[in-house]
Amino acid sequence: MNLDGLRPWAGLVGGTPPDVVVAGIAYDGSAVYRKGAALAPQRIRELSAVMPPVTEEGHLLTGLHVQDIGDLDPGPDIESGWMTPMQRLAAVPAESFLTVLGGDHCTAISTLSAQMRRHPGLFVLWVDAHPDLCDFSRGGRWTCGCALRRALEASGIEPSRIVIAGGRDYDPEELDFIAKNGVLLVSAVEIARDLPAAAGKIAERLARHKVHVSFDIDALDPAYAPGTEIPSAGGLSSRQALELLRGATERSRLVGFDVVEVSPPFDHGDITTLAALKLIFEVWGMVKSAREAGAYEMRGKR
Ligand SMILES: [Mn+2]
Repeated sequence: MNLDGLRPWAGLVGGTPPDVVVAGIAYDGSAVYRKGAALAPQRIRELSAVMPPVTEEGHLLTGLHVQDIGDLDPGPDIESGWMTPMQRLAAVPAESFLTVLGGDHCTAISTLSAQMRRHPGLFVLWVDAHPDLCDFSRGGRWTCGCALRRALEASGIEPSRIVIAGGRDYDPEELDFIAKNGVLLVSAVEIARDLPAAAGKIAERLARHKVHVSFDIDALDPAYAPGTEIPSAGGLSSRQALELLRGATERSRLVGFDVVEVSPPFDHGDITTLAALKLIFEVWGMVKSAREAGAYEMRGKR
């Protein structure tokens, strides 16, 4: 792809204070099926140059100050290394919208722990084909099937503040944990049958709370996102994912987004990386619109 003359992040980098802070965690040591997600932050950054600073509904992102702080290194093992990226992310001012580029889903252990420090009482929308709630999976407790379970323990986020959307592959142990701990699970089939109702159900749970979205690209159907560690049939279209994100978060305050499990070596023509970028830019559009509406409301009240 010829990117001559184009600037990363649609040319939005610069300006203070930053409205958006981007960081990468180029780690895939917890991927037990096939590795490759460590290459995602670099590829996402490169291709961010092709994105226009405009949302799909024509809202300009110009004026959004983006700061990219580069990659944060947890070392070879997330179990011993998750604190290092966490501390850097936790130091990002709370007013900046955090955007993290994984890495496998265990990078969310660092991301969610940092977000909980920046925003106590945080709710999480975990968009994923898998709940990642195993206590032990594929030979370890820090493998990708345990990502959310370890993230809950590390961050202190209560399970009842988690919504899982897009689920379709489960271990019996995970369904047990979901039922016992008050996690809301909205499956891919529920979304496919009635998207507005599914989004409304999630919006109700998240209403009036600060929300971080952790988006495993395998929530999308492999037709839309083939470049991932574990493709799972029966997933969301990119269109459904965008509609779901918009509807599910419209009554909450978005404070962060991480996109994980993009695996460039298994991608075809970069469509998975470009799907991840579309999600990022549309979420930024939602954040910008909400801020402008909030600022307008505050001006109105004066
Ligand atoms: Mn996952």
